[in-house]
Amino acid sequence: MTVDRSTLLDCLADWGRTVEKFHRLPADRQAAFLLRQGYPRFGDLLAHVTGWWQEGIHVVEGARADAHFVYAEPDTDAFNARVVKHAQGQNEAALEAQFEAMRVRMAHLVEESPAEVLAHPLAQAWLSADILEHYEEHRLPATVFLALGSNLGDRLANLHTAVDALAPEVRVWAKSRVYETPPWGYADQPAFLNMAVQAETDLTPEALLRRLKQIEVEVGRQPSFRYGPRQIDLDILFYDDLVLESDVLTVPHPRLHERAFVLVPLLDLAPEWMHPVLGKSVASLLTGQDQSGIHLYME
Ligand code: A4P
Ligand code: MG
Repeated sequence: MTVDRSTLLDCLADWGRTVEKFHRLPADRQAAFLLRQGYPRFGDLLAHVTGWWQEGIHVVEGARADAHFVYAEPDTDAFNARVVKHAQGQNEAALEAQFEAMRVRMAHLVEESPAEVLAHPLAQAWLSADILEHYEEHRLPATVFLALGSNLGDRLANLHTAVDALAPEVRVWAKSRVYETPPWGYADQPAFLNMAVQAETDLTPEALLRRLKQIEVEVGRQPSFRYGPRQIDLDILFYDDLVLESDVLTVPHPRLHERAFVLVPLLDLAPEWMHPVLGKSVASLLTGQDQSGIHLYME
């Protein structure tokens, strides 16, 4: 695989977003992430990434200075020991400043380097092996919000079965209460039960959609018509603050801001969450919506 300039820049920008995302997580999710990654503190992760970038700068600059630059991969234990030493005794704010400075420097270097420098076999070997893979390995899972609806069969059991089926790929960390809601879009059908969940996942948006469609079938969804009755409907509301529009998937969900049956459960979970396109919080999207007929069904 060849690492081109834009892939590398995307990856660097994502690292910056990862840090922002980390700070937005509740404390227990931060702790769970660090534990999974084997870092005692967030500063250790920052130091590690910064250390890798420093090596990358040596490689890219070395490739520019001397086509015969030999990059000897430092032995990993020695490298890690250096990183730990570097992180010790520094407070996290200082490490974060350093991380940010390094991110800017690396991005600048990528922008400024002649294409042949980045294409140099040494630079390519290092970039693809270390920066990109390292990034994949330490990427924070996405925070997602899903809407669930059912108006056929045992509605409550359908919701619960679907929530339980999400694991292990989709790890639910908060559930809204369950609301009974009058049918929207096509009135001549039974009332819905609606709820929302907040979860984290390593699945891409498209893979997440495929998984949700599978669960709909597992729970027993029969083909119906648009806005028609169903055993279960699973929609992706938000995927981090991603904005995406493809043939199969639109994120944020294109109609979420018009639907009290989605916004009321979402309000239980994340009143302050910002809609990345409309620039409004969930709470303010709900203001002025018709909420008549919606009532709490179960705590
Ligand atoms: N799709 C695109 N974006 C998304 C997304 N963010 N999440 C595509 C999920 N799917 C998304 O969905 C049709 C296709 O939309 C998917 O295959 C996917 O490629 P579907 O669930 O198969 O079809 P649908 O549900 O009949 O159509 P649609 O437009 O998704 O309907 P809604 O919006 O889900 O509405 N009233 C109440 N009170 N409560 C309800 O839950 N639900 C509906 C269904 C109607 N009225 C309701 C409720
Ligand atoms: Mg749907």
